[in-house]
Amino acid sequence: MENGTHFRTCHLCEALCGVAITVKDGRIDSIKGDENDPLSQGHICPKATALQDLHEDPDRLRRPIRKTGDGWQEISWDEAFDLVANRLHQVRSQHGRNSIGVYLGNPNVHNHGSLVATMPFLRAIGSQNRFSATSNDQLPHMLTSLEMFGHQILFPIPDIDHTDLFMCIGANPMASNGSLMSVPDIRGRLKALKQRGGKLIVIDPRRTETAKVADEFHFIRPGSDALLLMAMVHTLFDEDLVDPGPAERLVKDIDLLRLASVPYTPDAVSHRTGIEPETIRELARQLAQTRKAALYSRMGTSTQAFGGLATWLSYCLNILTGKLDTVGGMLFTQPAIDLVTLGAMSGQKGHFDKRRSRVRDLPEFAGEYPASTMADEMLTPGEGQIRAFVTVAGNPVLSNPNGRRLDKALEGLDFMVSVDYYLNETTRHADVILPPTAALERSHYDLIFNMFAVRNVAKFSDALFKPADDTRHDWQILIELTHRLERLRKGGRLPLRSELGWRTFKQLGPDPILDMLLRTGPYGANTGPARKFLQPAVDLVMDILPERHPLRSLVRLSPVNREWNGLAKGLSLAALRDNPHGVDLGALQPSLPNRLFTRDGLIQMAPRRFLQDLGRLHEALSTDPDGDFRLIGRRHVRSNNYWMHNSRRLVKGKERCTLIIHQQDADRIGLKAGDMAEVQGGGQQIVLPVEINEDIMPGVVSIPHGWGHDREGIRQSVAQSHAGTSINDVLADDQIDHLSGTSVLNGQSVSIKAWQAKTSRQSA
Ligand SMILES: Nc1nc2c(c(=O)[nH]1)N[C@H]1C(S)=C(S)[C@@H](COP(=O)(O)OP(=O)(O)OC[C@H]3O[C@@H](n4cnc5c(=O)[nH]c(N)nc54)[C@H](O)[C@@H]3O)O[C@H]1N2
Ligand SMILES: Nc1nc2c(c(=O)[nH]1)N[C@H]1C(S)=C(S)[C@@H](COP(=O)(O)OP(=O)(O)OC[C@H]3O[C@@H](n4cnc5c(=O)[nH]c(N)nc54)[C@H](O)[C@@H]3O)O[C@H]1N2
Ligand code: SF4
Ligand SMILES: [Mo]
Repeated sequence: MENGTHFRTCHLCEALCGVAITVKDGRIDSIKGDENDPLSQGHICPKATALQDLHEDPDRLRRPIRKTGDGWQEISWDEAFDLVANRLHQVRSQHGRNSIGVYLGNPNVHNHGSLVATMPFLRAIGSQNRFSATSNDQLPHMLTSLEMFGHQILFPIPDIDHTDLFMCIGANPMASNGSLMSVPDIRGRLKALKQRGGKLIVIDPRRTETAKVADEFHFIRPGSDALLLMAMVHTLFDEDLVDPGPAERLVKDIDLLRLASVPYTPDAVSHRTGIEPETIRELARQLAQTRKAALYSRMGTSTQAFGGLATWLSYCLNILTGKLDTVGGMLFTQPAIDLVTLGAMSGQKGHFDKRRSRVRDLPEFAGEYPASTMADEMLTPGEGQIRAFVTVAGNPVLSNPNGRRLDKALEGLDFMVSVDYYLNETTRHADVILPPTAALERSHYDLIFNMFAVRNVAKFSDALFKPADDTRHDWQILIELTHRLERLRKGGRLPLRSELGWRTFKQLGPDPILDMLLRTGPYGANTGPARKFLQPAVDLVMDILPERHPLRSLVRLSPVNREWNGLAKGLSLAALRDNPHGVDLGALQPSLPNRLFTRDGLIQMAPRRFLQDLGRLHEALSTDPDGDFRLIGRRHVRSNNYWMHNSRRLVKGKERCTLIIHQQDADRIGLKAGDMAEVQGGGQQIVLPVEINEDIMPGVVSIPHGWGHDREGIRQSVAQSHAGTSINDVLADDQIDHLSGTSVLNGQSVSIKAWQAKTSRQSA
């Protein structure tokens, strides 16, 4: 780019902050918040400056490398593509299509090029052994949305700017900047909530950064949220506080939910949750009696033993108290590229348990098996065993429970390829690494997180820098591999039509697709005066067509969709280019019943799968907690999952990879500040420094995720000198939420003791 200031969206976390990047003499001179960004209005966090560090990082790979007997060797793109396509094809021909496993990591969803290219790529691979970060993250939300609203990515988002009560359970947005709630400047928004007389309540096993700015805070025993939430449901019925408001005529099976909640009195759950019965009742009353209120739950409630139930109950509580689809409550978004409607149109509303994984008999969700069973599928011989593996933008050796076992499993593969720009804990096992261009060398449109933002916005930015010579974008890598794999599958040649199709795609890239989706979307082309004549005709056709006719979705996805009549029009890529700070499409609005995708058009309050899981919850009600510690995770604002520790600016300062333990527990087992503790869990152990305070619930300990860069053979010099240890080395991979298949990343039991050699630190 020429010198000057470039505006774009930071793609690192879900918050969608607008950044203003100034370039001088071809280099980044400064990165600031973009005051004119309609969503973030100037806010950024310390990670934004790492955009520069990532861009300039000498450790970042620029060319394909291949593992040889004596280290890594750079090879040409053509050689690399040939090698990878041939090896994958070979494995598939020899052992069948399921012998190739694929893992897609989190950064894919921040990259519209990858998203567009992934579908054809997965089709070309053709394997059922697909995995992603979803099952270590938001899977319970997807399952709940699918079961209750009929669509896997139709999430209710807190209307945080208009609410008077924000009840936050199992989330720490002050550190994470929000999840399934793209919310730049949460601090400012919470301050505004208080200024208008509103209230923040936090429920968490740790007095987090968010808890510290709350008006009310309650410790909760890890993994017991479903009990708490069920007791709140119980209270609502018991005290006659149920009033679904505008959703009243849309809810189905409320009585089943009432019946299910009968045994869960606040008194019965108090012992397990650690929350007083009267406090539980009061929480339910506050939610019911505050007109504009939102109950929001995230990672802490979804990645635990009852993740599915807890997430379902948190949605139910919002509905029972009339918060769903109301301003100041929980609202569905109306993004400019409406993947919800598009997905429904193309048969992608989602599915669950259509088939089961080979080794552990775990259910698929949307075509993926739980990531916690990846190693089983690699290590267990038999037909369908994974022998070749592809990772795209993921670091499962660190991000998946029982990382050491996965290390071992990856070592035993016949072939592995990683699309990634770092040689890290996972990609070190690859035979070939294909590095994409850096983020600032590609255009950006947030397809996913605009769907979850607290305001409807749209923004597009062209690449800031021209890609370095002889580099490839993620989408180019995936499409090239797809093309070659398809050719090999067809014996070397494709029919002319497909050949032309692939070539056109390679020529155009993903941006023209964005343009088309914007133009045909809710804020797309203006039909102008023609609308007057067109609309009655369309309405008539819609009246006549059967409910499930495919033409209906086509109309739904066109500018003549009546539901979209009131929206601003004229969005296209060109329009977004003319508005480099982004376009404000307005506050979230009620949208029911139109936005529902269930067969009967109703909200399913008591889906069978959830009811069936209640037996397990009931057992938990009567089981006494054991004496072990419960391990939970934590996030820090200067870190992002497993890949940002190579930025010196982000890792500097006090050691952050510590075990937080309550004073009382530390005294009991003889730990002092600065000591090293040995943590044992999942049959393994790690050693790390302790941090003692009273911000954590007694009986609970916390270790942040993201660390563990002390493994051999990685090339991330800064991260290696701030290695830390990996929490996932002491989390078992056979502990899952049995309803959804999500990994239990919070609440596993561990034992702690002082580590003997207190001077040196290492992984035990
Ligand atoms: N114990 C525990 N485990 C957890 C969590 C937890 O809280 N506790 N959190 C879970 C959650 S929420 C998530 S989302 C997962 C994340 O788990 P993963 O998705 O597996 O890990 P990331 O760190 O997001 O992956 C980053 C990888 O992508 C590469 N990368 C970055 N940008 C790009 C790009 O543009 N293109 C390509 N090709 N590669 C890129 C990086 O180099 C790095 O290798 O971890 C989960 N695991
Ligand atoms: N700085 C930073 N920001 C990030 C990320 C990051 O790694 N660093 N990762 C991004 C990603 S991929 C995601 S998915 C989001 C996640 O965003 P959040 O959902 O906000 O995730 P956390 O900050 O881990 O907050 C989870 C909270 O749950 C609590 N908790 C643990 N167990 C339980 C329990 O059993 N019950 C209850 N009620 N609470 C419990 C933890 O103490 C913690 O405070 O953050 C995103 N943003
Ligand atoms: S909160 Fe930080 S990392 Fe997240 S989008 Fe904003 S600037 Fe980027
Ligand atoms: Mo995540």
